[in-house]
Amino acid sequence: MTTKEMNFDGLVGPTHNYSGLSYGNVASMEHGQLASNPKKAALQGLAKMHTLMSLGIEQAILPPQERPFLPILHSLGFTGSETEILEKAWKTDPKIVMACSSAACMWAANAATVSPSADSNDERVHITPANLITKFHRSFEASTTGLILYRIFNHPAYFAHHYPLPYHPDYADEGGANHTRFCRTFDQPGIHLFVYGRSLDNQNQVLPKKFPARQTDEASKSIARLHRLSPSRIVFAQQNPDAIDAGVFHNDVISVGHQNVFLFHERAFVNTKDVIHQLQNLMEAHCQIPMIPLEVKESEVTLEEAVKTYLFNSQIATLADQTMALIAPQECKNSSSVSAVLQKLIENKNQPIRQVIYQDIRESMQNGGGPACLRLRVVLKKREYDAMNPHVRLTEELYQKLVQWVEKHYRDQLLPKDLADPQLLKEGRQALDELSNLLQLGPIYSFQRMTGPAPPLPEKRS
Ligand code: SUG
Repeated sequence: MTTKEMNFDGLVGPTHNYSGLSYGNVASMEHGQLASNPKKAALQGLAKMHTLMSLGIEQAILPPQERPFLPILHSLGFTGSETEILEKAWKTDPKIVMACSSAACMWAANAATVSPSADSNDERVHITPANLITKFHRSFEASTTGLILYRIFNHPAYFAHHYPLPYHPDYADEGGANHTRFCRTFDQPGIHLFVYGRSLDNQNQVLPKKFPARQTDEASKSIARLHRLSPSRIVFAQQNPDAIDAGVFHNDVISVGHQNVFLFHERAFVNTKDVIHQLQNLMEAHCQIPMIPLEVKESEVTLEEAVKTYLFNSQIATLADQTMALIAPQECKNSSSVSAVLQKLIENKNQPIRQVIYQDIRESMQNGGGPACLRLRVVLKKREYDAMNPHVRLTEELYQKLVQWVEKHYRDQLLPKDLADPQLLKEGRQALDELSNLLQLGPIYSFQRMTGPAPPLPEKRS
């Protein structure tokens, strides 16, 4: 095996629910308080991973985090037995329990920013968990994410783990969802596009009027520095504020790049033409290959329809015969304007995408998460691949085991009011305890650390 791009998908957790927690994420706002089906959600996510695996793409798992997360309730001053803590927090404000119970870590594109060793001047893979401070319910994901990634990529000569950026709005970071790497082939150095919604040092910028801009320019620039990327190979671009106001809360809702292909909406960025020119120039100069820009016009698909269908949250995968496939959400099939664009795309023989595979991930879509939101891309050289924890890689055998595990532990229905049920907490812990053993990750959850063997402290980071 040479260098490969792997997809790490967040396995949907047992508390997957619709709490309407993400202001600015239209689907989350629309579906808040509906009944969810955690079992179906997890099986749909696994089926999507299986599709990718069947296409010959390396696929791996990121386990769900423990939810409800009692340490946050402790830190908010709730005391007593676990049942009492949940009860008191619910009585104080149900939104607190909802936030502590969110399964949002399933959207692994927000877990971290990862850059390949070929692009870094110390030739290591660099990993920075996203601080996710814009949304309270996601702001306590980073420490567990960091620990899980550390347990998976545990070799100091190959992997550099960084702490999340400072927990301050100036450094608000949402991870890989706002970062795209382009390249000729995965083993060669690439170029990077970092997309931000707001910047601190530009007084003249136009900001969204309605919804929050979740990523700052300063956060993106800090990640680029931390990861020791060459400044000459980076484009920093501002998201179109109108797109944010239409529900494009991350850049991966409005563009997707893969190798030298870039599928994007004409209203994705402030001055989209200029962004594309910059990328084209860098591709030619550093990757010796022309970029293939695939622009979708507003007259073809409106921003609103793009947000409804998540066309641009499709995944692009290179197959063994070097053609590409687009893995799109089922919702794209039901939209006449998006179907027409996809038809035109496939007929265009000047680009490598030859097929569209529709995937049903409706449970995730209803919370604003499409195929690309569910995955974190990690490019690994053979030596790095060999050094990672092999037990998180998806195989047919692991897939079957995970399906059984979901069938055994997950509920068919969950309403936000069920989240304070102490039985749900118990069920979740049993499930996650089993899972972390299955994936051989050691104790990664606080409930395991309290009862299990002491973790090796301090976890060494560089
Ligand atoms: O952060 N939804 C997630 C969806 C994240 C999608 N990720 C990417 N685009 N990469 C979010 O808004 C909804 C939770 C709720 O409402 O219950 C939620 O957190």
